[in-house]
Parts: sequence; structure tokens; C-alpha cells
Amino acid sequence: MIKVYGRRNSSSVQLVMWAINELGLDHERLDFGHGHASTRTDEYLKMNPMGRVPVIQDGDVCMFESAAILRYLAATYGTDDFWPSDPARRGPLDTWAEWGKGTFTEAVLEVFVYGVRLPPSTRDPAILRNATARLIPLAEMLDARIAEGPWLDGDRFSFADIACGHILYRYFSLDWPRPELAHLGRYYERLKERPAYRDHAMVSYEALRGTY
Ligand SMILES: N[C@@H](CCC(=O)N[C@@H](CS)C(=O)NCC(=O)O)C(=O)O
Repeated sequence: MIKVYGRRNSSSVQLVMWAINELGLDHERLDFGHGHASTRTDEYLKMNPMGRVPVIQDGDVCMFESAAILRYLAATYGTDDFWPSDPARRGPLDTWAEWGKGTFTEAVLEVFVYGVRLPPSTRDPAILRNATARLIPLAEMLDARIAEGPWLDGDRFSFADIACGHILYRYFSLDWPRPELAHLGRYYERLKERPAYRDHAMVSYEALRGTY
């Protein structure tokens, strides 16, 4: 049984929960982090000295950093489609996983912080203009990359789709001047057909409004 420490409305927790459910793993999630149990106790800080969510415990394995957790789960429990054993196939996919969880997600989160976390009185439109200028070219890159599809590894759904796709709920549900990108739109529609995505990545962020 895998234990996940982290609140459902954290995008990093969503990445891990989507992976666990996509892989059909036995698990229990405990509400920790903003508005829930504290991540600042000695006990929690022993698991993650950053005091952030998520953390997982799987037997003797205790880990933080959602992208590392995704790779651990994929390598331990994934099929060869989900986590290719051939480095020549996995490496280029991992490039997109790294880019998706790092560069792309960080840019989406700038728009998220502006539109959701900041109280309206502190929203400077220049923040949104800068965030949009950063995000649009990245979204265009993902649109071009997924044009062949249906998944980042062609017909095979993999860990890289989770790293890139987990943040698309926020990308598509936030109110911002989103460009019309047909391939990316269709990719999101395909993700929404996956029950584990609907249940664990499409999670309301209403409780986070104005909490910065
Ligand atoms: N790079 C880390 C980021 C962890 C992180 O910043 N988590 C946020 C939520 S997405 C957090 O812990 N926020 C404070 C809290 O919930 O108490 C990861 O991917 O796991």
C-alpha cells in the first residue's frame, strides 16, 4: 500500500495521484499541506525537509519531488509502454517529461498565481502580460510536439503524458488570453477521456482563491 501525503488541490499531488491511479496501485492519500495537516512538524520534515507536498511512502521507500516520484512509480510498476526500458526510446520522452513538469508547468503556474492565488486588489496586469508572453510560445511547442499524437510516444500513453498533461486542466480552465491551438486542444480532450485524469487531475482550485 502506497501512502501519499498531500492535498488534492496541489498540482504536484495531482501528478502523483494520476500516475498511481493510471497504474492501478493500491494507495491511501492523507490530507497534508495548505489548509490541512502541517508539513512543518519534525515528523513531516524528516520525510521532506522542504516541508512541501507530495511525499510518498512505499514500503521502505520514502520520497518527495513529484517528478522523481513519477519516475519511481513508472520504473517500479509501469509497463514497457509506460516506462520504456530502452534508454534510446525513454530519453527523448523524458526530455518532454522534464520540460512538462518544469518549464511548462512553471509558466502555467504564473498565470494560476495571478488569476487564482493573488487577491484581486494585488493583481497587477503587467504580471499577467509577462506570464502570458512566457506561456504562449511554450504552449505552441507542445501543440507542435503533440500534432502527430495521440500521445507523446505516438500510440503509447506514457509517464511523459502525465508530466505534461497534469497541468492542462489549469491551462484550459483558467481565465487568460489562451491562444487557439488545435492539436493541444485535442490532446486535452483525449486526456479527459481517461478516468484517472478526470478523478485526480481535474480538481477544483476554488479553495485556493486569494490565499497569497
Ligand atoms: N518541486 C516540488 C514542488 C512541491 C510544492 O511546491 N508543493 C506545493 C503544492 S503544489 C506545496 O507544498 N505548497 C505548500 C503547502 O501545500 O503547504 C514537487 O514537484 O513535488
